[in-house]
Amino acid sequence: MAAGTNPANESPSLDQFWMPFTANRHFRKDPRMLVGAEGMYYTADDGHTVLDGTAGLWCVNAGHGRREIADAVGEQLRTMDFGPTFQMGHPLPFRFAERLSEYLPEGLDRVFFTNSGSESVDTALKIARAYQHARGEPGRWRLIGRERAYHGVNFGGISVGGIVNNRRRFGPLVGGVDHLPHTHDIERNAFSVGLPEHGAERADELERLVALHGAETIAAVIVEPIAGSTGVLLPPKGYLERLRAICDKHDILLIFDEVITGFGRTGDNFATDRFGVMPDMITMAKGMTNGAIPMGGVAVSREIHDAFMQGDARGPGIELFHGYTYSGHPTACAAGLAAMDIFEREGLFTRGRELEDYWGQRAHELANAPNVIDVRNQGLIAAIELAPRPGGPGERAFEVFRHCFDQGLLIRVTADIIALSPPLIVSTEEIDRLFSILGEALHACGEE
Ligand code: PXG
Repeated sequence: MAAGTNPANESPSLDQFWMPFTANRHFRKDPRMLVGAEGMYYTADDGHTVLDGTAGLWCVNAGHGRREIADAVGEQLRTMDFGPTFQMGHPLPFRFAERLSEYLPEGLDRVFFTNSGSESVDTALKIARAYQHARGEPGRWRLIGRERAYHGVNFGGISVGGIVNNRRRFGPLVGGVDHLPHTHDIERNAFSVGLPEHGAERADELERLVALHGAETIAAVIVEPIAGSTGVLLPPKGYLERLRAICDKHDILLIFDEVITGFGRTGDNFATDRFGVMPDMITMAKGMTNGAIPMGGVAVSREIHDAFMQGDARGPGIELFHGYTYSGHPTACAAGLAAMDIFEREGLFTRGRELEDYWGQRAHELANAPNVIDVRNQGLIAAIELAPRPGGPGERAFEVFRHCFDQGLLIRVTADIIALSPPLIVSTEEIDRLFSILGEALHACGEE
């Protein structure tokens, strides 16, 4: 075969694509390939269907193969494939930002577009620092993240992030960063239904960091309302409120990274709405276009936005020296607008709340399966945490993942935690099927 050509119906070479966050050599020996997707199901290359228990990677909230999105994207590509947004405009990003403002909390409705969650996080961190400058507090440049946080893979994101493997080979990272403790506490909170009772006091660690560094050096705190990637770590009751109160007391910005919790995942538009705690910025991506076209964004409070819009507006003065070639890409905006139509029409922003009890009940029925040490749930999210195999952390969960895939179910595993986040169109029958396959897998992989 000629180099660089691969007829679609032939298996491609596995040598050239360097896969992200993957054991590449292992994968090449034992590949798992998906070739199609419709509704709640993927189709694997051997023809077997796989129930999507993870909405792709937390992004396909309205299910796969949505014609409306495909049509909107095709139409936009034919109308105008690309248009610059630097000192130029085209209607799509204005229209999409206006549309998003309908779903964002009031007053948090100025939107900067990016192409991914990672870019959204780094954008939000840069806006936080530049905002402190704009309001005359340039000494506020410290950024506070949290242990076990995932904020993408760019330098800002891994600096405020709290996952050692994502950080340790890439130093030195962004300076002036400190971390809050994570909120995961199985000893006190195992098998919580919904938000756990214990741990709100961990927010008080922010007071300790303020005492250590001085509030006048801190620009912003960033947290995921629910930490997804490190295994669904829920905020204890009262925790986010306390974080907000301490930020207010010291004039520190609070950023919610809602890359996975946005667009209905928690049973409301954003976790911000579900938990009733208002941040100063929200980062988003994933569900924003139903995963169909890469896109991200940062929603910014009017106060922050307006601080940049001071002074002489007659000249060409650029207010924020930041942006991407594809900020507000017309095709991505078209996909996003079509996705919002679907979410709205099918009630997907609130469906997670309607299904939460049923979903949670089914999840908690796995409490007695072999090696299960915790089950937790919120909205259409659940995690099953397994006791690691002695000497082989992560092995047990990976085995369950393999077993489920072969039996027709896609789950996500991180270390020994199984994370579940199906498309929000999931039916109760599909929920039953998901937990039935997973239960069988836990038993099959439970024997030593
Ligand atoms: N912030 C959060 C909270 C995320 O969950 C990102 C930022 C980065 O987004 P991008 O688009 O740059 O990947 C994420 C991404 C998983 C999983 O299995 C989660 C993510 C990505 C891949 C896998 O939990 N979250």
